[in-house]
Amino acid sequence: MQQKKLVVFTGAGISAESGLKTFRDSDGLWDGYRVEDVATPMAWQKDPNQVLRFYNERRKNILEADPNEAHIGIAALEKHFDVHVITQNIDNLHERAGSKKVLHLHGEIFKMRSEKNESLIYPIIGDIQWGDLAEDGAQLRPHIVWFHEQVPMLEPAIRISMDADLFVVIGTSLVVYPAASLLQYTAPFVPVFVLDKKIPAISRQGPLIKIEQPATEGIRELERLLLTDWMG
Ligand code: BV8
Repeated sequence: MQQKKLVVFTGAGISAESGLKTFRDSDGLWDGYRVEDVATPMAWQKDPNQVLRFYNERRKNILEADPNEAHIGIAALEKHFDVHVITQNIDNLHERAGSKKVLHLHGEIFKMRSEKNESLIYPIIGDIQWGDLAEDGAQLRPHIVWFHEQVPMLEPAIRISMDADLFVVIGTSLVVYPAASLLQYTAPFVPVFVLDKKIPAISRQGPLIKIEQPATEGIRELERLLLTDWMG
């Protein structure tokens, strides 16, 4: 029997219990930096060393973090569903938990690219320093979508969302666009499950199932609902 397509859309909240800071809970500050000071092209032009320092620090934190029960639970659902993860997170915890299909809407911290040619992408686990150059001679930058930058993976993410039989939202405040608009591309009757420790405002015509718990606890309820009521 054809497996149902389960799309799981995640944000910073799913990695919170792995010890990684979220965007909103840290009062708009990331590890003591203002987002506008580090996650924008203007910041990169103005003070590239501060931007490189910010991502070098986050890369270290993420290397030391482990996937949590929520990441692991999503990977385990691949036994019963055709699971597609669409994440706003730049960490690799979904992959390390075993998820096979992961689309990073806002880039990946373990990749870097030429600041001149965005198709020259390289893996990295250490630091990027000013003066580290790509093969085209241009400075290397994090392979991450900053504010005010286009979201190149948006189209593929929309296509995946349009085909969802079930749509799950975990740990995102849904404030960043166009990422937050993905929900609107699912067919109106598709059931939407929201797992968050503080459920964000969502308006839906079809079934909307809310699980207001930390991700590592709520994942158990989500599994139960999906496997008993929604698998057939
Ligand atoms: C674009 C990579 C078009 C970087 C990110 C005004 C000025 C400037 C821009 C705009 C503006 N108004 C709108 C915009 C557009 C802007 C935007 O949406 N801004 C917002 C802030 C209003 N968007 C963009 O700029 C996008 N590009 O629009 O381009 C364009 C371009 C050029 C020319 C013309 C048009 C690009 C946005 C991508 C930015 N990059 N990330 C990095 O990570 O360093 S965004 C980043 O922040 C994340 O990727 C994510 O998307 C967002 C954070 O959101 P969340 O993941 O939801 O995290 P948050 O902390 O907010 O929420 C955590 C949730 O988890 C909460 O609900 C909480 O309750 C829950 N939670 C916490 N703990 C737990 C938990 N749940 C369960 N268990 C727990 N334990």
